[in-house]
Amino acid sequence: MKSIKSKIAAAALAAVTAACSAQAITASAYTYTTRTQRYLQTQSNMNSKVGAWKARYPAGSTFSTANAPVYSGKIVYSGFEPMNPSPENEELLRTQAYARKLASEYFGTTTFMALGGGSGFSPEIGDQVKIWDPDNHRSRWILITRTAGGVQATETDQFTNKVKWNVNYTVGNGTMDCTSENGKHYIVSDCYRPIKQGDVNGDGKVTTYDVQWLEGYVSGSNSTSGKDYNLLMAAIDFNGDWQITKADRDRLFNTLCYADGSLRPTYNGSTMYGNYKYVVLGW
Ligand SMILES: [Ca+2]
Ligand SMILES: [Ca+2]
Repeated sequence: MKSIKSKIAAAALAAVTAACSAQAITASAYTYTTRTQRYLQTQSNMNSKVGAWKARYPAGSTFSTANAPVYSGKIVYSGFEPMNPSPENEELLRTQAYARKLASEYFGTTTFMALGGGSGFSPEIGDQVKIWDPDNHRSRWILITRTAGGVQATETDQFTNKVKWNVNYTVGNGTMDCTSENGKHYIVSDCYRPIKQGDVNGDGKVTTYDVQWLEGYVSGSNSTSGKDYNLLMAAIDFNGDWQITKADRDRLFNTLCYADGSLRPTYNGSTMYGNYKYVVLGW
């Protein structure tokens, strides 16, 4: 506990004295990427990344972690609830390693939130999705590469590790049926996404519910108790002073809403508007 507190103090001091220079942010407990969510979540950006990936991992080639193991980064449950034990240094295998490697590269972070499956599931670009085969009681991980005009994923074969591209799915009520496998039925059991700056209630989306959560925090009715404090702070602290204040609430409000409280135009089906970032583990 002591070490966490001292890191937070150091981060706050660094932010004030060095006016958020890149070095000061690197020295803090957590840091942010400089790429925006808006940019990364566009289909055209993913398309160009897919082009580069296809050259590196051609369809039918074998994805091997023998020489370059993939390790789990920092993962929390929705609502910033810590995983216990944390899988932080766990070596990932097979389909999960492939999906994680690509997602980490795409978003520039190894910090993700496990949002679970269920009826509310709606895939987003770059999602790592765990799907369960109820016939054979097996799971595999896929990476979402397209959301509009039919959902597509890239994945490795769970038996041969061979890379597949443009695997087509139909998304249902917490399900994904693989049209590339004659409509084979799968249940969505989990979905990992990078942690978005502004998603302070930890539901994977940045909405006015997050503004409400911040208002509750500032007024003392919400607390960080039982949550991963550092990750939550990194998601909240828009102005980089490592404190949660009305200034952070105002920043989020102004990126989502006009002064009269009406929502700004949506972008790509989300309510994100500003220069949002992803939370990156910085030590
Ligand atoms: Ca949220
Ligand atoms: Ca702040």
